[in-house]
Amino acid sequence: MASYAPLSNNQVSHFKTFGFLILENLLDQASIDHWRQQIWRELETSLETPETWPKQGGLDGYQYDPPESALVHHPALTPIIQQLGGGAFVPSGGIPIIRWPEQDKSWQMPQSGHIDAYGGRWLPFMIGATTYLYDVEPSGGAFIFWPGSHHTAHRYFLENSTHVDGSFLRTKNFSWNLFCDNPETGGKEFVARAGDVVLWHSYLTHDGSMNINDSPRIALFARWHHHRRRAPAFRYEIPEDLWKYWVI
Ligand SMILES: O=C(O)CCC(=O)C(=O)O
Ligand SMILES: [Fe+2]
Repeated sequence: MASYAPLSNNQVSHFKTFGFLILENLLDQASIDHWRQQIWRELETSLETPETWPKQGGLDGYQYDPPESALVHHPALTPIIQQLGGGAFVPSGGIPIIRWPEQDKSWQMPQSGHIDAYGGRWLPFMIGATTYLYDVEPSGGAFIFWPGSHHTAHRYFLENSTHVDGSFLRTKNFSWNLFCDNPETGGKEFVARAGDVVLWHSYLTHDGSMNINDSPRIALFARWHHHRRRAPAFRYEIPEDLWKYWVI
């Protein structure tokens, strides 16, 4: 096949093995500037005036302005998601999340994380993406993930397939440690520049982390679901082959 593929074979194979893929400098400066403007406008403060920053949150229920400017619609991501899902993955949403500085605290690696899709209603999806609007240094509120943990979650759901609707969260002695590939070694901080992107499999264990630096960690999130997400037969199926509904 001679058709253009945005990701190389090596990148695809890294994604399949480790459940994540970092794409440096993927997003253009104009998009980053536009997001910075709209988010500071919504917060009614600015990077230069820390005394007026909220202590936490600030973007609950955020709607991108205009809606097409959401990360999930960014033209640099669309062909990549097309390559991975063959057209079956559709934009699902995702909001910005800020980790405001907490400089009086001491930084710690989160003990374990979670997988998404269970924050309220069960919303299964295929793949997520995270980017930052400003560079994030170590201890600066990085997105944390456990490389390879998508295989752990897959094995868990193969053995407990009726629990994929979220009932696993209510089983006796449940702990998210079950989903970390190796809770002892801890996760990996996504230390990155503004506009770098990490793509992550929906089964990849991840979490937020404390920001003890002086600048807010502003991250944008995006998720894509399968166009058959609403069909019960699809929702409850745990394929032996983790990549059954992918084209990779
Ligand atoms: O803020 C972060 O880095 C992670 C947030 C997260 O995992 C979530 O909202 O599900
Ligand atoms: Fe999450």
